[in-house]
Amino acid sequence: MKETYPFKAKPLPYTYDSLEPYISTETLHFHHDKHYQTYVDKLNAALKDYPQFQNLSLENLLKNLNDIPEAIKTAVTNNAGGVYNHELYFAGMTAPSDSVVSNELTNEIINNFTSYEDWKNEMKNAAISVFGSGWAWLVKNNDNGLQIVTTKDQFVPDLNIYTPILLIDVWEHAYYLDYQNLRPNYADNWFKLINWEYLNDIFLNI
Ligand code: MN3
Repeated sequence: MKETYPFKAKPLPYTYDSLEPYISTETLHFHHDKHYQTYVDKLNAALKDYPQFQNLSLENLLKNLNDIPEAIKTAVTNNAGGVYNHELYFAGMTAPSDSVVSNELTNEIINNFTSYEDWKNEMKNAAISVFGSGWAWLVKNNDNGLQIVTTKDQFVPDLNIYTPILLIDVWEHAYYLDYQNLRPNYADNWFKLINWEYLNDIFLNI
């Protein structure tokens, strides 16, 4: 069942120290409890006086941004995106591991990008290339191929064309306490946190 207004922040699916040493307890508290929570609160505030949009799921809000009234379009775009992006980001991580699980998703990544290492380099380069705040994504396109895309701010790839599978948050709030300005080091370590089993379930259910 899809959630609708009023949206509620989802608790992390792990304890706050689970991603140590690569993402600190302190970063996760700020990121989840402050930043993500604020997107949830602002999305609810934007929709408060618009009951005709309160029965839409997050995905359907994002697929139908053109129908959202001008008065709340920017707020809904930014905050529905902020909620959607953070929920996938948090859910896509787990306790660190140096090994990569072999499953349907990782096999498909190898099919599309030649090797896991090639994919990793391309994904890292995409994460580094975002100027300012944004995201790097692995998505499935309408031709059933996997591709890497980037978005700025809290924009989401067009969900009418792309189905997101995983993403890395490259806003400074995601890494600054732990890495200061060293986004490449954060990106390198993020690969160790990818929850391949969970993401494989998403991939198989697309
Ligand atoms: Mn963030």
